[in-house]
Amino acid sequence: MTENQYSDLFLRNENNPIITYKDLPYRANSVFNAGVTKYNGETLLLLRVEDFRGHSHLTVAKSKDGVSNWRIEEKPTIVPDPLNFPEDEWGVEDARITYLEEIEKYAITFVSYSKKGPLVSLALTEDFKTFERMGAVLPPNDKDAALFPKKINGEWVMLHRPYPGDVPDGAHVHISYSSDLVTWERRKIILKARKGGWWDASKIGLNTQPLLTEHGWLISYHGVRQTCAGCIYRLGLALLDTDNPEIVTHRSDEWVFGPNESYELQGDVGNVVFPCGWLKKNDEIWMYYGAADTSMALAIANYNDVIEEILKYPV
Ligand code: BMA
Repeated sequence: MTENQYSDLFLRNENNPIITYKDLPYRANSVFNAGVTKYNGETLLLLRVEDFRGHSHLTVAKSKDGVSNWRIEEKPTIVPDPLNFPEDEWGVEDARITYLEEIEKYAITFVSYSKKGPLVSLALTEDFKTFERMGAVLPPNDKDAALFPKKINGEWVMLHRPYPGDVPDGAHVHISYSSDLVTWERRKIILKARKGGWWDASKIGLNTQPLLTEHGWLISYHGVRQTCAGCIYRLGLALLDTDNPEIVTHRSDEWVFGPNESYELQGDVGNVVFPCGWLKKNDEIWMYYGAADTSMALAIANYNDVIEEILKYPV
């Protein structure tokens, strides 16, 4: 841990923003909120790209060092398919990628923007070229979903953020279970938006896919604060029990990352940092985040520093 109490846990990459609309091989408005995984020894991002209708699709980008020389697909990779999946009406957004060791496939949870509101869709892939779309797996309104990489007590487990209107005091992180990845049941709130003056009082939702540590499942989540000048999206951490992720063992009091740089403060939606994935690389955590709903950026933390920080806050 660095001695400087004012230093940030996650340090921004000097090349930030690492991908902007100018790097895309085709015309688009913005590129942000990418899911991330390791694939064939490279870093693979599934970028959210917004077109000039305001609708989004998902496009693969790969890089050997995870920072530069991104090879971005010439055409969109996952496009909205409203003929077969009517829920894709207004686009697909915000992918989270989890490698499911047991079936040796990558699970992609993403938002389909349906006429009835956003919902969670699921697709499986082995190669990021062909995709087995499982369709909508949760009803609207629901988003911010990611799977755990392995079954827990014999079931697949997903975190997500329903906002059906029956949650009068905010939007919270929920957990659901499935035996076949299609039908999800026994939904339960595990992490609640706080109240009043807290930074995460208005709404919260999962950000990055669960990362198994020796202290439990590490997750990051966004906390939204509504101010008279608009919303601020910041990031907090939590640890969930390894064998029963319904149990939140730790939750950071303070946000660990928030909008500060010009590319985070200004853009289509200013004051937003929004990671949809992170990678553990040796003794570091590489967090890829959308900045101001406009570009992609990277921030890196020392793994032990992150663990040390979150362990300060037992629930
Ligand atoms: C959330 C999501 C994100 C977006 C953020 C800020 O509700 O829809 O895709 O980055 O708002 O606009």
